[in-house]
Amino acid sequence: MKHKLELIYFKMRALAEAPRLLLEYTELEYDDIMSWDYYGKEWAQIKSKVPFRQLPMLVVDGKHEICQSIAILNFIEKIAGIDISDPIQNAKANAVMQSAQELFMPLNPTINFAVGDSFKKKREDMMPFLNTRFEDLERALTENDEKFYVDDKPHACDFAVYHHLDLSKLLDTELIKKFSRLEKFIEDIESIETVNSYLNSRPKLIDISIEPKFVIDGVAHPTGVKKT
Ligand SMILES: N[C@@H](CCC(=O)N[C@@H](CS)C(=O)NCC(=O)O)C(=O)O
Repeated sequence: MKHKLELIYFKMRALAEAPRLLLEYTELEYDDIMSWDYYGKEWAQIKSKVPFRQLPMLVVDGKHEICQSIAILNFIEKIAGIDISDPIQNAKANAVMQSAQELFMPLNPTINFAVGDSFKKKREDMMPFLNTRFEDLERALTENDEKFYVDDKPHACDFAVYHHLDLSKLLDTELIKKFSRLEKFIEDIESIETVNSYLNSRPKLIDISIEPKFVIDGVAHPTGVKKT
């Protein structure tokens, strides 16, 4: 059954990114909609009405509101028919996904919003955690001896990991170079045609650490939850 899918989010590259990458990979049609365009109101006016008061949210068939990025990823995986049937494999994939998700804070807000000395301090403070978590993610991939975290095709957990590794390059270009298996993983994800074409056309994040902006259709907007 084909579903109508609407992904609601803001002007930032954060928790909607893995769902977008998975939607692109699975070639499911979806509309990518800014919260103010979807609701016709500013976020501050609508937040309290949104289940769990945060985005991203996937609206299915115009009526089912699915919040929480991991729930969204699991749902997309299921409707695309690439969910993992083996319970052990599935549990391990979930562990990878949650471990990637824990990188969200403070990596994503720092890249999208922090500036000047605050950016530098946040970058320095998070380095030990990024190093140990990247070590763990590298080990998981080396030990399973597969192309991706589950098998030779990517699943939801792979895109959750990819998003955070990719974002880390905007924080510090050198960090990822210490992890050759993760670099190969990034290369494998980026060489998937549908994913590659999305990566080349998605809004760019510019002026990171100075005055971060999201470039949509050639226009640079300040990152954030407000219509500009
Ligand atoms: N656990 C949630 C976290 C969602 C979240 O932190 N959303 C942020 C943007 S990345 C948000 O809605 N910020 C606006 C607000 O909290 O008012 C998820 O995984 O989806």
